[in-house]
Amino acid sequence: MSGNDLASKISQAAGALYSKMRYDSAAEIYAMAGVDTNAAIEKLKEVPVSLHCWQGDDVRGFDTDPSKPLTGGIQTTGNYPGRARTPEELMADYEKVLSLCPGKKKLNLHASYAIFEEGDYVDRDKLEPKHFKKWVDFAKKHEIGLDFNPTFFSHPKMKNGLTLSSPDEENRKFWIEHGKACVRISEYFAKETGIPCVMNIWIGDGYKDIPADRKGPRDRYRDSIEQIISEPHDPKQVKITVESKVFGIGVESYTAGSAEFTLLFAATHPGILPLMDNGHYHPTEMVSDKISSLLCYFDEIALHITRPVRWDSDHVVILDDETKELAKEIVRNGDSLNRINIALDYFDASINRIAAWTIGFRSLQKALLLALCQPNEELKKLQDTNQLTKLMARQEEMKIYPFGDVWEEYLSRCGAPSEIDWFKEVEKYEEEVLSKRV
Ligand code: RNT
Ligand code: ZN
Repeated sequence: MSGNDLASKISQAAGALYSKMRYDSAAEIYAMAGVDTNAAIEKLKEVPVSLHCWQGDDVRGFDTDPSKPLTGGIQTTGNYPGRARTPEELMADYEKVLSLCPGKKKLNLHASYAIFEEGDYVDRDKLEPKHFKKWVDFAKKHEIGLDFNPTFFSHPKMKNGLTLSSPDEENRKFWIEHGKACVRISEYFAKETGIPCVMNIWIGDGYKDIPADRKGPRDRYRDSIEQIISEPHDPKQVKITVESKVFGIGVESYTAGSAEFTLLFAATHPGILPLMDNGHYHPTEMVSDKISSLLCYFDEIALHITRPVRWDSDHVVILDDETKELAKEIVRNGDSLNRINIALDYFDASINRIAAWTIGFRSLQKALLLALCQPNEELKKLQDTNQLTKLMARQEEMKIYPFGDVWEEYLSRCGAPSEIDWFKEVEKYEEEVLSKRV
């Protein structure tokens, strides 16, 4: 062993010892506050978070001309070099992100990410499981589950911006067939991976200006979803969710799939789950305050966690107040962790996409661990016994506990790079891989 190797071994061992001392001390401090950090870490390891594929290529997909603009009221901004242009590049990038993130993952795919062999192209209404076989192989290789989304946007058959609510029956039929094909593909995902698949329905259908008929599109949307969910499936294996939205770019005045519409649809159709995306409400409305209401009525619900900046901008998730509050609501309420299907949904094309993906995933993991490291039972008791002054004091006290050391211990137990190391790997990947994509 050379002198340099020996020096690096010694410094690594010293580093590990130092981290252990820091964790032991943090665990002791938390224990005095009634928190078992070890239990928190072990619990979080088992919580699946669905990581979307679409951060890697600015939501372009592979089934239509990728130079076409993103439609359906959503938009990516920025032109950072290195976007994944092929399935191989997207998988390689996704794999890099997996290696940088702790915790249990699921891969969230859109139908537009179908992979066609030479001469194998079909339109969205004719998609089959075989067009996703490579993704199934990818999921199996990484031992992760798959979630799915029919893609009701960025496609020439969106007529006047409408899909499932279209008054053109032939057009609407095309999109219903797409939805049904996606139910079959979701069932295939669940069978192949042995893990249930969440299939989310979201449409951007709506109007820029004041419509004359608000009910017609909603009646048609309702009928369309009913036809889609009539496709035979096992609701335990394919969990169908409906996502609401308040407005989109170019559809500012009216969206068919409003909050009331989707929530009531889910409430009146057994087995259908509501999905809340925290970018899809008025800026002062907080999804963290809505989760518990849903849990009063639904066995299971689903979330898209994002970061709206003034509007549904889909900024990268960071460890901000609302993300922390969402995480608290996810881990509290008894068994809610098992009843909430957690997914991420953001897309930023203005910064390194591997970093964007990773920061979002790691931030949510931090928020969840932080939430698990609160004396939740005690805080609830303070509320129930009306000790509200003490409740505020205790909550503020918990904010300055040595969470960073618990987080580092979690990273190390998951084999994920430490907070001070992961970004170096992104820089290296950018230099060796992304910068060569011209
Ligand atoms: C759009 C919705 C939807 C999409 C993805 C790509 O506002 O949030 O979930 O972001 O399906
Ligand atoms: Zn969403």
